Amino acid sequence: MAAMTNPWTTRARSGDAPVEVRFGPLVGHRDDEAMQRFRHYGVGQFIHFGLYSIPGNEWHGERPSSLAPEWIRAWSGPNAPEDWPETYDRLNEVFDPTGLDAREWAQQAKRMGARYVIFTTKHHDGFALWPSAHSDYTVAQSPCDRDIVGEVVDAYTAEGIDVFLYFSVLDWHHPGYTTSMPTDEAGRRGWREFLEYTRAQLLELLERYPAARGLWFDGTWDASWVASYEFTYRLEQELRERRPGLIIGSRFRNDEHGSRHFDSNGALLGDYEQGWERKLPADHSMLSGNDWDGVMTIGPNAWGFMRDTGDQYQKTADDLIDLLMRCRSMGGNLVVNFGPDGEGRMTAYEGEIADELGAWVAENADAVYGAGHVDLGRTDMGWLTGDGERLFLTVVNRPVTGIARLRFGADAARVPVRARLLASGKELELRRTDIGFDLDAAVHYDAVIPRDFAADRAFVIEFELGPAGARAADRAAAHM
Ligand code: JFZ
Repeated sequence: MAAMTNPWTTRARSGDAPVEVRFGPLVGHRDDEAMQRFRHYGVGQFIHFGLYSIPGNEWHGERPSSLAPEWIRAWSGPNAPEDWPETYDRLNEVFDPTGLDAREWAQQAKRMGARYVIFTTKHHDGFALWPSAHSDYTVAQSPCDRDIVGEVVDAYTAEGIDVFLYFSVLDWHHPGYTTSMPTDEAGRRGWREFLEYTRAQLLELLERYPAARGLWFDGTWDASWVASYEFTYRLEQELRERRPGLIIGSRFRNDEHGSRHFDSNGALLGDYEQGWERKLPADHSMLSGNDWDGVMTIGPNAWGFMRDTGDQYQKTADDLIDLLMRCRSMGGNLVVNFGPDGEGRMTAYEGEIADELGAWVAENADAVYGAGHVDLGRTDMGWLTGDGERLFLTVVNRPVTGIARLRFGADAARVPVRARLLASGKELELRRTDIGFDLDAAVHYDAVIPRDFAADRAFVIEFELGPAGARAADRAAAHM
Protein backbone atom coordinates (compact mmCIF):
# COMPACT_ATOMS: atom_id res chain seq x y z
CA MET A 1 0.00 0.00 0.00
CA ALA A 2 1.37 3.43 -0.88
CA ALA A 3 1.73 5.28 2.40
CA MET A 4 -0.39 8.39 2.77
CA THR A 5 1.52 11.64 2.73
CA ASN A 6 0.68 15.18 3.74
CA PRO A 7 -2.25 16.09 1.47
CA TRP A 8 -1.51 19.82 1.67
CA THR A 9 1.95 19.62 0.28
CA THR A 10 2.02 16.56 -1.92
CA ARG A 11 0.72 16.14 -5.41
CA ALA A 12 -1.70 13.31 -5.63
CA ARG A 13 0.15 10.30 -6.93
CA SER A 14 -1.21 9.01 -10.19
CA GLY A 15 -1.23 5.26 -9.80
CA ASP A 16 1.81 3.37 -8.66
CA ALA A 17 4.05 3.47 -11.74
CA PRO A 18 7.23 5.34 -10.71
CA VAL A 19 8.04 8.50 -12.62
CA GLU A 20 11.57 9.26 -13.74
CA VAL A 21 12.96 11.98 -11.46
CA ARG A 22 16.37 13.56 -12.04
CA PHE A 23 16.13 16.32 -9.48
CA GLY A 24 14.84 14.30 -6.57
CA PRO A 25 16.22 14.01 -3.01
CA LEU A 26 19.91 14.70 -2.48
CA VAL A 27 20.01 12.74 0.76
CA GLY A 28 17.90 9.90 2.07
CA HIS A 29 16.54 9.39 5.57
CA ARG A 30 19.16 10.83 7.92
CA ASP A 31 20.19 9.35 11.21
CA ASP A 32 23.27 11.43 12.01
CA GLU A 33 23.91 13.36 15.20
CA ALA A 34 22.26 16.58 13.96
CA MET A 35 19.08 14.72 13.03
CA GLN A 36 19.04 12.88 16.35
CA ARG A 37 19.20 16.26 18.07
CA PHE A 38 16.32 17.46 15.92
CA ARG A 39 14.22 14.47 16.99
CA HIS A 40 14.76 15.38 20.62
CA TYR A 41 14.10 19.11 20.39
CA GLY A 42 10.49 18.61 21.43
CA VAL A 43 9.72 22.31 21.86
CA GLY A 44 10.74 25.04 19.43
CA GLN A 45 10.20 28.77 19.18
CA PHE A 46 9.45 30.63 15.96
CA ILE A 47 10.08 34.38 15.89
CA HIS A 48 8.59 36.65 13.24
CA PHE A 49 10.24 40.02 13.47
CA GLY A 50 10.79 42.66 10.81
CA LEU A 51 9.46 45.91 9.36
CA TYR A 52 5.89 44.60 9.67
CA SER A 53 6.33 44.57 13.45
CA ILE A 54 6.15 48.40 13.36
CA PRO A 55 2.57 48.77 12.04
CA GLY A 56 1.50 45.67 13.97
CA ASN A 57 -1.44 45.10 11.62
CA GLU A 58 -2.76 48.69 11.56
CA TRP A 59 -1.98 52.13 10.21
CA HIS A 60 -3.60 55.31 11.52
CA GLY A 61 -6.47 53.34 13.00
CA GLU A 62 -7.25 51.36 9.84
CA ARG A 63 -6.47 47.72 9.33
CA PRO A 64 -6.64 45.21 6.51
CA SER A 65 -9.52 42.81 6.82
CA SER A 66 -8.02 39.46 5.91
CA LEU A 67 -4.25 39.39 5.96
CA ALA A 68 -1.78 37.97 8.44
CA PRO A 69 0.00 41.00 10.03
CA GLU A 70 3.37 40.16 8.45
CA TRP A 71 1.65 40.43 5.07
CA ILE A 72 0.44 44.00 5.66
CA ARG A 73 2.49 45.34 2.74
CA ALA A 74 0.04 43.50 0.47
CA TRP A 75 -2.85 45.61 1.84
CA SER A 76 -5.10 46.94 -0.91
CA GLY A 77 -8.76 47.91 -1.26
CA PRO A 78 -10.81 50.91 -0.13
CA ASN A 79 -9.36 51.38 3.36
CA ALA A 80 -5.70 50.93 2.39
CA PRO A 81 -3.66 54.11 2.95
CA GLU A 82 -2.69 56.02 -0.17
CA ASP A 83 0.66 54.92 -1.61
CA TRP A 84 0.71 52.14 0.95
CA PRO A 85 3.44 49.88 -0.52
CA GLU A 86 5.74 52.91 -0.85
CA THR A 87 5.00 53.96 2.72
CA TYR A 88 5.68 50.42 3.93
CA ASP A 89 8.89 50.14 1.94
CA ARG A 90 10.25 53.25 3.68
CA LEU A 91 9.76 51.73 7.14
CA ASN A 92 13.47 50.87 7.10
CA GLU A 93 14.03 54.62 7.66
CA VAL A 94 12.41 54.36 11.12
CA PHE A 95 13.29 50.76 12.03
CA ASP A 96 15.03 50.98 15.41
CA PRO A 97 14.01 48.27 17.90
CA THR A 98 15.67 49.76 20.97
CA GLY A 99 13.80 47.38 23.28
CA LEU A 100 15.24 44.30 21.62
CA ASP A 101 17.47 42.32 23.93
CA ALA A 102 18.19 38.96 22.32
CA ARG A 103 19.52 37.62 25.63
CA GLU A 104 16.12 38.27 27.23
CA TRP A 105 14.41 36.51 24.35
CA ALA A 106 16.75 33.56 24.69
CA GLN A 107 16.25 33.32 28.45
CA GLN A 108 12.51 33.40 27.97
CA ALA A 109 12.74 30.68 25.32
CA LYS A 110 14.87 28.64 27.68
CA ARG A 111 12.20 28.99 30.38
CA MET A 112 9.64 27.76 27.86
CA GLY A 113 11.75 24.64 27.32
CA ALA A 114 12.60 25.47 23.69
CA ARG A 115 15.56 23.60 22.28
CA TYR A 116 15.54 25.34 18.91
CA VAL A 117 14.51 28.67 17.50
CA ILE A 118 13.57 29.61 13.95
CA PHE A 119 14.29 33.27 13.31
CA THR A 120 13.16 35.39 10.35
CA THR A 121 16.35 36.70 8.74
CA LYS A 122 14.38 38.07 5.77
CA HIS A 123 10.63 37.85 5.28
CA HIS A 124 8.67 38.45 2.06
CA ASP A 125 9.30 42.23 2.19
CA GLY A 126 12.98 41.57 1.45
CA PHE A 127 14.33 43.51 4.44
CA ALA A 128 17.41 41.73 5.82
CA LEU A 129 17.95 41.72 9.58
CA TRP A 130 21.66 41.30 9.03
CA PRO A 131 23.88 43.81 7.18
CA SER A 132 23.90 41.83 3.95
CA ALA A 133 26.58 42.85 1.46
CA HIS A 134 24.26 41.78 -1.35
CA SER A 135 21.36 44.11 -0.65
CA ASP A 136 20.63 47.79 -0.14
CA TYR A 137 17.66 46.98 2.07
CA THR A 138 18.98 45.82 5.42
CA VAL A 139 19.51 46.87 9.05
CA ALA A 140 22.52 48.84 7.76
CA GLN A 141 20.09 51.09 5.84
CA SER A 142 18.10 51.84 9.00
CA PRO A 143 18.67 53.81 12.21
CA CYS A 144 19.22 50.43 13.84
CA ASP A 145 22.76 49.78 12.84
CA ARG A 146 22.91 46.35 14.48
CA ASP A 147 23.27 42.82 13.30
CA ILE A 148 20.04 41.44 14.72
CA VAL A 149 20.54 37.98 13.24
CA GLY A 150 23.98 37.83 14.85
CA GLU A 151 22.61 38.93 18.22
CA VAL A 152 19.94 36.22 18.07
CA VAL A 153 22.37 33.51 16.98
CA ASP A 154 24.80 34.40 19.76
CA ALA A 155 22.23 34.79 22.53
CA TYR A 156 20.37 31.55 21.77
CA THR A 157 23.54 29.58 21.20
CA ALA A 158 24.78 30.80 24.60
CA GLU A 159 21.60 29.36 26.17
CA GLY A 160 22.16 26.03 24.43
CA ILE A 161 19.27 26.58 22.01
CA ASP A 162 19.93 25.58 18.39
CA VAL A 163 19.30 28.22 15.74
CA PHE A 164 17.51 27.73 12.42
CA LEU A 165 17.42 30.63 9.99
CA TYR A 166 14.09 31.41 8.34
CA PHE A 167 14.62 32.77 4.83
CA SER A 168 11.91 33.84 2.40
CA VAL A 169 12.83 33.32 -1.23
CA LEU A 170 9.78 35.35 -2.31
CA ASP A 171 11.06 38.93 -2.18
CA TRP A 172 8.95 42.06 -2.74
CA HIS A 173 12.00 44.32 -2.85
CA HIS A 174 14.39 42.81 -5.38
CA PRO A 175 13.65 44.24 -8.86
CA GLY A 176 14.35 40.92 -10.56
CA TYR A 177 11.78 38.98 -8.55
CA THR A 178 8.80 37.78 -10.53
CA THR A 179 6.09 35.24 -9.73
CA SER A 180 6.02 33.58 -13.15
CA MET A 181 8.91 32.77 -15.44
CA PRO A 182 9.70 35.86 -17.54
CA THR A 183 9.38 35.49 -21.30
CA ASP A 184 11.49 38.46 -22.43
CA GLU A 185 15.28 38.81 -22.22
CA ALA A 186 15.28 41.68 -19.69
CA GLY A 187 12.98 39.73 -17.42
CA ARG A 188 15.11 36.61 -17.70
CA ARG A 189 18.22 38.62 -16.86
CA GLY A 190 16.45 40.05 -13.81
CA TRP A 191 15.45 36.59 -12.66
CA ARG A 192 19.01 35.29 -13.09
CA GLU A 193 20.23 38.23 -10.99
CA PHE A 194 17.64 37.41 -8.39
CA LEU A 195 18.78 33.78 -8.23
CA GLU A 196 22.39 34.88 -7.81
CA TYR A 197 21.37 37.31 -5.07
CA THR A 198 19.48 34.53 -3.28
CA ARG A 199 22.47 32.21 -3.53
CA ALA A 200 24.83 34.94 -2.32
CA GLN A 201 22.64 35.79 0.68
CA LEU A 202 22.34 32.14 1.70
CA LEU A 203 26.07 31.53 1.45
CA GLU A 204 26.60 34.77 3.35
CA LEU A 205 24.30 33.59 6.16
CA LEU A 206 26.17 30.28 6.45
CA GLU A 207 29.49 32.08 6.38
CA ARG A 208 28.54 34.70 8.97
CA TYR A 209 26.70 32.38 11.36
CA PRO A 210 28.61 29.13 11.69
CA ALA A 211 26.53 28.20 14.75
CA ALA A 212 23.28 28.02 12.73
CA ARG A 213 22.16 24.43 12.36
CA GLY A 214 19.37 24.67 9.87
CA LEU A 215 17.64 26.71 7.19
CA TRP A 216 13.89 27.16 7.20
CA PHE A 217 12.74 28.19 3.75
CA ASP A 218 9.56 30.00 2.86
CA GLY A 219 8.02 31.70 -0.17
CA THR A 220 9.05 28.93 -2.57
CA TRP A 221 5.67 28.40 -4.19
CA ASP A 222 5.80 30.77 -7.16
CA ALA A 223 6.04 29.33 -10.68
CA SER A 224 9.37 31.09 -11.30
CA TRP A 225 11.08 29.29 -8.41
CA VAL A 226 9.33 26.02 -9.24
CA ALA A 227 10.71 26.28 -12.82
CA SER A 228 14.23 26.84 -11.44
CA TYR A 229 14.57 23.27 -10.19
CA GLU A 230 18.01 22.77 -11.68
CA PHE A 231 19.33 25.85 -9.88
CA THR A 232 17.73 24.92 -6.58
CA TYR A 233 19.06 21.36 -6.82
CA ARG A 234 22.62 22.66 -7.25
CA LEU A 235 22.14 25.25 -4.54
CA GLU A 236 20.99 22.64 -2.05
CA GLN A 237 24.09 20.63 -2.94
CA GLU A 238 26.28 23.66 -2.37
CA LEU A 239 24.67 24.57 0.97
CA ARG A 240 25.17 21.03 2.21
CA GLU A 241 28.81 21.04 1.13
CA ARG A 242 29.44 24.32 2.92
CA ARG A 243 27.84 23.15 6.15
CA PRO A 244 27.98 19.42 6.76
CA GLY A 245 25.09 18.34 8.96
CA LEU A 246 22.95 21.32 7.95
CA ILE A 247 19.25 20.62 8.27
CA ILE A 248 17.04 21.77 5.41
CA GLY A 249 13.28 21.44 5.50
CA SER A 250 11.19 20.20 2.60
CA ARG A 251 9.84 23.63 1.65
CA PHE A 252 12.99 24.59 -0.25
CA ARG A 253 12.49 23.06 -3.66
CA ASN A 254 10.64 20.78 -6.06
CA ASP A 255 11.54 18.25 -8.74
CA GLU A 256 11.45 18.89 -12.50
CA HIS A 257 7.78 17.92 -12.61
CA GLY A 258 6.88 20.70 -10.19
CA SER A 259 6.28 18.38 -7.25
CA ARG A 260 7.02 20.33 -4.05
CA HIS A 261 8.10 18.98 -0.63
CA PHE A 262 7.99 15.45 -2.04
CA ASP A 263 9.16 14.39 -5.45
CA SER A 264 6.77 12.85 -7.97
CA ASN A 265 7.31 9.44 -6.42
CA GLY A 266 6.53 10.65 -2.91
CA ALA A 267 10.14 10.81 -1.66
CA LEU A 268 10.83 13.65 0.77
CA LEU A 269 12.83 16.59 -0.65
CA GLY A 270 14.88 17.67 2.35
CA ASP A 271 15.55 16.38 5.82
CA TYR A 272 12.15 16.76 7.41
CA GLU A 273 8.54 17.52 6.49
CA GLN A 274 8.03 21.24 6.65
CA GLY A 275 4.41 21.40 5.57
CA TRP A 276 2.76 21.11 8.97
CA GLU A 277 1.82 24.69 9.51
CA ARG A 278 -1.30 25.46 11.54
CA LYS A 279 -2.32 21.88 10.85
CA LEU A 280 -1.18 18.52 12.19
CA PRO A 281 -1.03 14.99 10.82
CA ALA A 282 -4.24 13.10 11.50
CA ASP A 283 -2.20 10.11 12.56
CA HIS A 284 1.32 8.76 12.61
CA SER A 285 0.94 6.64 9.48
CA MET A 286 0.55 9.80 7.36
CA LEU A 287 4.20 10.63 8.03
CA SER A 288 5.71 7.58 6.32
CA GLY A 289 8.54 7.61 8.87
CA ASN A 290 9.66 11.16 8.00
CA ASP A 291 10.88 13.61 10.61
CA TRP A 292 8.68 16.67 11.00
CA ASP A 293 7.68 19.63 13.09
CA GLY A 294 4.48 21.59 13.41
CA VAL A 295 4.66 25.38 13.48
CA MET A 296 1.81 27.11 15.28
CA THR A 297 0.57 30.63 15.89
CA ILE A 298 -0.82 31.66 19.27
CA GLY A 299 -3.68 33.57 17.63
CA PRO A 300 -5.58 32.09 14.68
CA ASN A 301 -3.17 33.24 11.94
CA ALA A 302 -0.84 36.00 13.05
CA TRP A 303 2.89 35.40 12.77
CA GLY A 304 3.97 39.01 13.00
CA PHE A 305 3.01 41.34 15.87
CA MET A 306 -0.66 42.39 16.10
CA ARG A 307 -1.33 45.50 18.19
CA ASP A 308 -4.96 44.65 18.70
CA THR A 309 -5.95 41.01 18.65
CA GLY A 310 -9.61 42.04 19.16
CA ASP A 311 -11.86 39.07 19.76
CA GLN A 312 -9.53 36.61 18.06
CA TYR A 313 -9.03 33.51 20.16
CA GLN A 314 -5.55 33.21 21.64
CA LYS A 315 -4.33 29.70 22.35
CA THR A 316 -3.81 29.02 26.03
CA ALA A 317 -1.00 27.13 27.70
CA ASP A 318 -3.44 24.19 27.98
CA ASP A 319 -3.98 24.28 24.22
CA LEU A 320 -0.25 24.30 23.61
CA ILE A 321 0.41 21.44 26.05
CA ASP A 322 -2.23 19.41 24.21
CA LEU A 323 -0.71 20.30 20.81
CA LEU A 324 2.82 19.64 22.03
CA MET A 325 2.04 16.15 23.26
CA ARG A 326 -0.02 15.43 20.17
CA CYS A 327 3.07 16.28 18.08
CA ARG A 328 5.37 14.25 20.32
CA SER A 329 3.02 11.25 20.14
CA MET A 330 3.69 11.26 16.39
CA GLY A 331 7.42 11.92 16.78
CA GLY A 332 7.32 15.61 15.81
CA ASN A 333 8.32 18.88 17.49
CA LEU A 334 5.96 21.74 18.29
CA VAL A 335 7.21 25.19 17.32
CA VAL A 336 5.35 28.05 19.01
CA ASN A 337 5.41 31.40 17.21
CA PHE A 338 6.22 34.72 18.89
CA GLY A 339 5.77 38.12 17.23
CA PRO A 340 7.66 40.83 19.11
CA ASP A 341 6.45 44.44 18.76
CA GLY A 342 8.19 47.15 16.73
CA GLU A 343 10.47 47.94 19.66
CA GLY A 344 11.58 44.32 19.73
CA ARG A 345 9.69 43.38 22.91
CA MET A 346 7.81 40.15 23.33
CA THR A 347 4.18 40.71 24.27
CA ALA A 348 2.92 40.19 27.81
CA TYR A 349 0.71 37.30 26.71
CA GLU A 350 3.63 35.55 25.01
CA GLY A 351 5.55 35.94 28.26
CA GLU A 352 2.76 34.22 30.20
CA ILE A 353 2.52 31.42 27.66
CA ALA A 354 6.27 30.84 27.68
CA ASP A 355 6.35 30.55 31.47
CA GLU A 356 3.25 28.39 31.84
CA LEU A 357 4.19 26.01 29.06
CA GLY A 358 7.76 25.93 30.32
CA ALA A 359 6.72 25.08 33.88
CA TRP A 360 4.68 22.13 32.62
CA VAL A 361 7.42 20.91 30.29
CA ALA A 362 10.02 21.11 33.06
CA GLU A 363 7.89 18.93 35.34
CA ASN A 364 7.20 16.42 32.59
CA ALA A 365 10.46 16.60 30.65
CA ASP A 366 10.91 12.83 30.33
CA ALA A 367 7.61 12.51 28.48
CA VAL A 368 8.52 15.36 26.12
CA TYR A 369 12.13 15.30 24.98
CA GLY A 370 13.46 11.78 25.07
CA ALA A 371 10.18 10.16 24.17
CA GLY A 372 8.54 9.66 20.80
CA HIS A 373 5.90 7.68 18.99
CA VAL A 374 4.75 4.34 20.40
CA ASP A 375 2.79 1.79 18.46
CA LEU A 376 -0.15 1.31 20.77
CA GLY A 377 -3.04 2.96 19.02
CA ARG A 378 -4.97 5.95 20.25
CA THR A 379 -6.49 6.64 23.60
CA ASP A 380 -9.27 9.14 24.21
CA MET A 381 -7.58 10.20 27.45
CA GLY A 382 -4.80 12.07 25.66
CA TRP A 383 -1.42 11.28 24.13
CA LEU A 384 1.08 8.47 24.42
CA THR A 385 4.83 8.87 24.13
CA GLY A 386 7.56 6.41 25.00
CA ASP A 387 11.30 5.87 25.24
CA GLY A 388 11.48 2.09 25.09
CA GLU A 389 11.75 1.66 28.85
CA ARG A 390 8.77 3.74 29.79
CA LEU A 391 5.43 4.70 28.41
CA PHE A 392 4.02 8.15 29.16
CA LEU A 393 0.34 8.88 29.09
CA THR A 394 -0.43 12.59 29.04
CA VAL A 395 -3.94 12.75 30.42
CA VAL A 396 -5.84 15.64 28.87
CA ASN A 397 -9.28 14.11 29.40
CA ARG A 398 -9.38 12.68 32.90
CA PRO A 399 -11.62 9.62 33.11
CA VAL A 400 -14.43 10.03 35.66
CA THR A 401 -13.92 6.38 36.62
CA GLY A 402 -10.51 7.28 38.00
CA ILE A 403 -9.04 4.48 35.92
CA ALA A 404 -6.48 5.13 33.19
CA ARG A 405 -6.81 2.00 31.09
CA LEU A 406 -4.34 1.06 28.36
CA ARG A 407 -4.94 -1.72 25.91
CA PHE A 408 -2.14 -4.12 24.96
CA GLY A 409 -2.10 -7.09 22.64
CA ALA A 410 -2.45 -10.29 24.69
CA ASP A 411 0.91 -11.42 23.28
CA ALA A 412 2.77 -8.14 24.05
CA ALA A 413 6.29 -8.97 25.23
CA ARG A 414 6.67 -5.81 27.31
CA VAL A 415 3.89 -4.47 29.46
CA PRO A 416 3.47 -2.00 32.32
CA VAL A 417 4.95 -3.24 35.59
CA ARG A 418 4.70 -0.01 37.59
CA ALA A 419 2.82 3.27 37.36
CA ARG A 420 3.60 6.68 38.81
CA LEU A 421 2.63 10.28 38.39
CA LEU A 422 5.58 11.66 36.50
CA ALA A 423 5.66 15.14 38.04
CA SER A 424 5.55 14.04 41.69
CA GLY A 425 6.82 10.47 41.47
CA LYS A 426 3.73 9.33 43.39
CA GLU A 427 3.25 5.60 42.96
CA LEU A 428 -0.12 4.52 41.51
CA GLU A 429 -1.88 1.22 41.88
CA LEU A 430 -1.50 -0.80 38.67
CA ARG A 431 -3.86 -3.62 37.75
CA ARG A 432 -3.88 -6.09 34.93
CA THR A 433 -7.45 -6.36 33.77
CA ASP A 434 -8.77 -9.11 31.59
CA ILE A 435 -12.27 -8.01 30.71
CA GLY A 436 -13.08 -11.46 29.36
CA PHE A 437 -14.41 -10.39 26.03
CA ASP A 438 -14.84 -13.40 23.79
CA LEU A 439 -12.18 -13.48 21.04
CA ASP A 440 -10.60 -10.29 22.35
CA ALA A 441 -6.85 -10.74 22.01
CA ALA A 442 -6.19 -7.80 24.30
CA VAL A 443 -5.26 -7.27 27.88
CA HIS A 444 -5.69 -4.03 29.78
CA TYR A 445 -3.49 -2.31 32.28
CA ASP A 446 -5.21 0.06 34.63
CA ALA A 447 -3.51 2.79 36.60
CA VAL A 448 -5.70 4.04 39.39
CA ILE A 449 -5.79 7.82 39.64
CA PRO A 450 -6.40 8.76 43.27
CA ARG A 451 -9.69 10.55 43.81
CA ASP A 452 -7.98 13.17 45.92
CA PHE A 453 -5.34 13.95 43.29
CA ALA A 454 -6.13 17.47 42.14
CA ALA A 455 -4.87 18.58 38.75
CA ASP A 456 -5.65 21.82 36.99
CA ARG A 457 -3.70 20.92 33.87
CA ALA A 458 -2.95 17.83 31.85
CA PHE A 459 -0.79 15.42 33.83
CA VAL A 460 1.45 12.52 32.90
CA ILE A 461 1.28 8.94 34.11
CA GLU A 462 4.55 7.10 33.68
CA PHE A 463 4.32 3.35 33.10
CA GLU A 464 7.50 1.40 33.57
CA LEU A 465 7.68 -1.47 31.10
CA GLY A 466 8.94 -4.95 31.84
CA PRO A 467 8.64 -8.47 30.48
CA ALA A 468 5.06 -9.76 30.45
CA GLY A 469 4.44 -12.10 33.34
CA ALA A 470 7.16 -10.59 35.50
CA ARG A 471 4.76 -9.11 38.02
CA ALA A 472 3.50 -11.36 40.76
CA ALA A 473 0.01 -10.02 40.09
CA ASP A 474 0.26 -11.07 36.43
CA ARG A 475 1.17 -14.59 37.40
CA ALA A 476 -1.69 -14.74 39.83
CA ALA A 477 -4.05 -13.46 37.14
CA ALA A 478 -2.75 -16.03 34.68
CA HIS A 479 -3.62 -18.85 37.08
CA MET A 480 -7.15 -17.70 37.69
C1 JFZ B 1 4.19 31.53 5.18
C2 JFZ B 1 4.29 33.04 5.18
O1 JFZ B 1 3.60 33.57 4.06
C3 JFZ B 1 3.73 33.56 6.48
O2 JFZ B 1 3.83 34.99 6.51
C4 JFZ B 1 4.52 33.00 7.64
O3 JFZ B 1 5.88 33.41 7.57
C5 JFZ B 1 4.44 31.49 7.60
C6 JFZ B 1 5.29 30.82 8.64
O4 JFZ B 1 4.83 30.97 6.31
O5 JFZ B 1 2.81 31.19 5.08
C7 JFZ B 1 2.44 29.95 4.65
C8 JFZ B 1 3.27 29.12 3.95
C9 JFZ B 1 2.86 27.84 3.58
C10 JFZ B 1 1.59 27.40 3.93
C11 JFZ B 1 0.75 28.23 4.62
C12 JFZ B 1 1.17 29.50 4.97
N1 JFZ B 1 1.20 26.10 3.57
O6 JFZ B 1 2.00 25.32 2.99
O7 JFZ B 1 0.07 25.67 3.90
